[in-house]
Amino acid sequence: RLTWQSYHRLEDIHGYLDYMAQTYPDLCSVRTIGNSVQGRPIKLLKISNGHPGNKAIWIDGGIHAREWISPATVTYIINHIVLNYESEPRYMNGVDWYIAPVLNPDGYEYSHTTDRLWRKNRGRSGYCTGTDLNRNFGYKWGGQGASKNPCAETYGGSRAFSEPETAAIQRFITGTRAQWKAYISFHSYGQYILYPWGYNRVVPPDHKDLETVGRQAAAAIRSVSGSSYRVGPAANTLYPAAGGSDDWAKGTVGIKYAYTIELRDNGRYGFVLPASYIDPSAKEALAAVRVIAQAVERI
Ligand code: 0X9
Ligand code: ZN
Repeated sequence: RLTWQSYHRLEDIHGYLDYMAQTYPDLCSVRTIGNSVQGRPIKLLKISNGHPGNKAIWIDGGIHAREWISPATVTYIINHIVLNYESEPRYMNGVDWYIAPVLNPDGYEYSHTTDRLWRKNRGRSGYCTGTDLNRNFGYKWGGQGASKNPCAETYGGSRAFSEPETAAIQRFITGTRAQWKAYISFHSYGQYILYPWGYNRVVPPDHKDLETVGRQAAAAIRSVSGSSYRVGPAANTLYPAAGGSDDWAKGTVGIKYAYTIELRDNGRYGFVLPASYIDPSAKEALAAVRVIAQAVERI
């Protein structure tokens, strides 16, 4: 079993997913959607009551290795959805949840064993190691904010989906017959609710819908904890960066509500957020997820 009082290693997180599938077999199932560069499994938990009309929501964490609050928050959300399933409103259990807490398992382990501030995956490219998985997705790949230098922190890879970790997500999402309505990537830090586009300072035609739901999510967060999250299109609000998962989810797959949520904090601890913040941070993230699930029910 996991706790949310400390950060956990990959093995424990994966053990927890298996435990949930064993303990709640009518609701939960585990899938390995692919393997990392170093051969670690990329695991996903599906939570579903099996009703055929369900909408599908994707949640991921751990694209960036050092952002430990992200996998911790995502497992908290899993735990909440499963343990409170019966008492939740229909907007929560009319959903097929596809939740992958650690999309970059090699990087995550490396950040535990060797370099706490590692960001990329662990693929070799010449003299340097690692591709930024959030520059490796196939919508407007290679544009602004992505580097061609394999030694850079934002190296986008040799081509779109060159990395097994991003290719696994692409294969799974495009190959699963589901009514995808929302795609939520959890990152840290800075406290932002970002939506496309990230590749450039332009917005999609339905940007008002994303802004409205984003603001509702930020308001929900404020009411649970008092924290403030800024809302806006990624390139305008943070910086332009092409090849992100959110842009691909919306631009290529056509998933309406695509968000990147940058969790706590505001820079005091940054990536090295003490574990005592997991609980409050995860509670606010859950409030945001609820708002997005309610928006999904309406479309
Ligand atoms: O740069 C990123 O990948 C994200 N910020 S982080 O500090 N966690 O690295 C922001 C991504 C926002 N979305 C896009 N630019 N598409
Ligand atoms: Zn990140």
